Amino acid sequence: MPRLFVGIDLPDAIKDGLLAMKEFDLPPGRWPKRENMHLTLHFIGNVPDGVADAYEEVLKQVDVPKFDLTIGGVGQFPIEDRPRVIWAGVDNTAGLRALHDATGDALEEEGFNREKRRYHPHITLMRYKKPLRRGIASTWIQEHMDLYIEPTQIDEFVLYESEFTGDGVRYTKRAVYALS
Ligand code: 3AM
Repeated sequence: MPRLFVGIDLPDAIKDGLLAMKEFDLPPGRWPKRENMHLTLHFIGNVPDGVADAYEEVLKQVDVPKFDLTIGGVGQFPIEDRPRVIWAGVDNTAGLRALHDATGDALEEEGFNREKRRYHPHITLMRYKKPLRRGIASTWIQEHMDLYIEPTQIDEFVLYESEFTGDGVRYTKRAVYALS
């Protein structure tokens, strides 16, 4: 069963800006490979081939204009507890919300159950199998609160398939959809 999610492949300018922070001292964890860096819109999970085909097809209906993505600030999940994920913040602008809503609506037509929690757009930078001790990342987070990458145009979104390989996770693009 393919494991799917809908997301945005980040433009080079954003990947460059985020990778430039990699040298700073966070405890070692898993930082995504350049080609894997993305913004998730909807996590779908494992679905039968027929459902994957239906999702791939219905996403063609999405008709949303291109928009600018702005990156700012960093943070952790869970927010109040021992972090498992360190992320870069993404401005939840009207353009991004329109794409998030339209892709969610399209998937729902084919039976997808949308995440009930409020969408908190973020780009995962570091992931820890074992949560860090409380406070261990707070200095890094405070030091990088002023992260800002200027608005960069997004002109497509992607239906990704994620596979676990001996060499870590690999994301392949099952389909790419142009924005209008
Ligand atoms: O884009 P990021 O890295 O934040 O954490 C997974 C990754 O998020 C998330 O989907 C993205 C692509 O794999 N993900 C994985 N399993 C998930 C789950 N069960 C999940 N999100 C929600 N529920």
